[in-house]
Amino acid sequence: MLYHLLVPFAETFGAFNVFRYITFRTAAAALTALFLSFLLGPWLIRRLAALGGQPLREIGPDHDHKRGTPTMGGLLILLSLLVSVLLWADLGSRALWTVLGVTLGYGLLGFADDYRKVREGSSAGISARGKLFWQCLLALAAALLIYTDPGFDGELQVPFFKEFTPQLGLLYVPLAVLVIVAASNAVNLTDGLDGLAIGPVMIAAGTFLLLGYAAGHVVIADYLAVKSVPGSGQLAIFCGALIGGGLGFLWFNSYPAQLFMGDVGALALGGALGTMAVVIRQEILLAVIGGVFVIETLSVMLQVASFRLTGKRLFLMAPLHHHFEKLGWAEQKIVVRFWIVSIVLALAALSSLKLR
Ligand code: 57M
Repeated sequence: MLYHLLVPFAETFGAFNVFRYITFRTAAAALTALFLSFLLGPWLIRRLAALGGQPLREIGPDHDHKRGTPTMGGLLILLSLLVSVLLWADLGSRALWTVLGVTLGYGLLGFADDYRKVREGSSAGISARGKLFWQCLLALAAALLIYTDPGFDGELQVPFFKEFTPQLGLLYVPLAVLVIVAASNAVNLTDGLDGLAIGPVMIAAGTFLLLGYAAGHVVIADYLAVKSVPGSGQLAIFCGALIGGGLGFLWFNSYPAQLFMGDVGALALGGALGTMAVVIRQEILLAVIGGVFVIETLSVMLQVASFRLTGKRLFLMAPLHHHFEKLGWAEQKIVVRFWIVSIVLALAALSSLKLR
């Protein structure tokens, strides 16, 4: 909003020129979201605690000490993210609204799930089928919004292969839906230890901040041979705000957590990463950037398949973070090591742009 309000006066007040720059507005968005999440955090924790804490699953690792921890802390991230984006982004960007729409839509779905769990005191919530239906519907809306964009180009970008860009055509739509829904559920599965999900989400957002800025900058996109997607520079501001809000949330979610993000956070943040990937056409690179989420999801799929086929478990418990818990690793050690793997994967993804 400030972009629309103040840039027209840049002729008169030269200092207002700074509002033209995405770099400045991205930093400002991060600081605004961080400030807002610090401001609202304590109040929100009190309100969520009064609502009722996290119901725990019957089986599972020794998490009893976590019973009653307030959940739905994702509201803190989404609120500070939304205010900050509305304040600092160029609201004429279709790319931005597509990502924002999925993020808020998935957040609403997650809120409904969390609220039901907290009110009923059970970890059941909305049925898995019901959640999947709404996730697919919202993802389909986003995919069609992108596909019908006049500037849409259906070529698939494959890491390390500059010349190999198969034309997807209408196949882009089911691929985009799969990427968005999978990313959302993968982050949801990963959110099982204090700080475990928000760390890799912020690292992935930092990577998409750079990729979105590049895709929105014709010269840089050409230099890096990535798809030029008009308006995706505003995703850098979205990512800045997401990182700012995420840091504020982490202040309270770090071990021992005073607050869990809930499905309202996990589904929304995963949906945001998935939608950013399909908007700037880095669907495959997302699997590298979000590698921790992929590994966690694969561990569950392998565990269930192995148990069904052989009656034996591959891991002491899935997702993988519980396997390390069962091995006796301290919770914080697991979390920081998953962050380190995330950083390595993000750097590998960025370097793949030059290694082709
Ligand atoms: C999402 N939710 C956490 C919190 C968070 C098919 C099966 C793999 C599904 C999976 C599942 O249901 N996962 C749901 C993970 C839960 O966290 C809440 O959920 C929100 C995210 N959606 O924001 O509100 C618990 O995680 C802990 N937690 C923290 N700190 C945090 O910052 O300590 C969360 C955030 C919280 C808290 O204890 O209550 C969760 O784990 O449920 N199921 C599982 O993940 C279960 N795995 C399992 O059953 N494995 C089986 C088969 C099915 C693969 C096996 O290995 O044989 C594990 N999770 C639990 N108990 N709680 C193990 C059993």
